[in-house]
Amino acid sequence: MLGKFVVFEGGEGAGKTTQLIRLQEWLAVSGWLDRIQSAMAGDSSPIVVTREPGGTLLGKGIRKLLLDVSATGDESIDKRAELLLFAADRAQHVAGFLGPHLQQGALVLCDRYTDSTIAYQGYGRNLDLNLIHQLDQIATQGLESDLTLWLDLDVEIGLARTRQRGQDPEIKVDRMEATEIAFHQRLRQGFTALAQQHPDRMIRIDAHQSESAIAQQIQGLLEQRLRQWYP
Ligand code: Z5A
Repeated sequence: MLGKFVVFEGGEGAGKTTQLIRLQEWLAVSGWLDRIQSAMAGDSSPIVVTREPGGTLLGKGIRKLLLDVSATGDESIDKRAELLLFAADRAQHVAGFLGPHLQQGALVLCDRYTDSTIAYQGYGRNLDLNLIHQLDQIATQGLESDLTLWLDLDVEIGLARTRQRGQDPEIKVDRMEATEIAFHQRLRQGFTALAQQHPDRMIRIDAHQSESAIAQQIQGLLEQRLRQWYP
């Protein structure tokens, strides 16, 4: 692919969304936009921001089914059904959004991708890791991130942050955030294992730091990678 694919990963309340927005803002004033644009095949936007689940129209419907407690009424979602819904969201996202933008040469910033499935459905829900891998191959058609920034945070602190946010009546605590603490600890183990297995692609960021300290670290890492990608 001509473009580059940067993913933010982590547990609940780790600060992915906050940092993704800060990175986007920094990129807009950093001078990199023009360099990326001049390396592109088309004239579409050089920086694209998206997320999983929910990066396409179909994905938005799937996201509602997956996260909104009220979407399925009293019926709890079976963990295999949940896995397949995340895979369906990803297949549509890769085919209809990520692939086309990367082919044009955009820098794509994505909130969550395949490592979330390994961590949440594999380590969290104890589904077979090989099965998840096979399903991901179908959904992604082999598309991997060029860089994954894993915001690693103590589980209790992350959940406290999301609970704090939950006090805002406009924002509801979703189905997964309401899951028990042992689940969140297992998925943190999952991210730890993934970072050990993929040291070139996946970088751990200590998310206990202040927002601005994390933002600065991420900008430094991106600056390095961008120099390699756009020499
Ligand atoms: N999921 C899955 O199971 N399998 C999959 O394959 C995929 C996803 C792709 C998506 O939910 C859910 O789907 C997710 C995994 C599952 N499970 N849950 N829940 P989502 O997209 O709605 O939510 P999320 O990805 O978990 O994001 P989040 O909980 O909103 O967290 P965040 O984006 O990492 O954090 P934030 O919104 O940037 O910050 C949270 C709060 O902390 C906020 O009030 C900030 O102001 C504050 N904050 C941020 N940084 C700091 C620092 N450094 N210090 C202090 N406070 C901070």
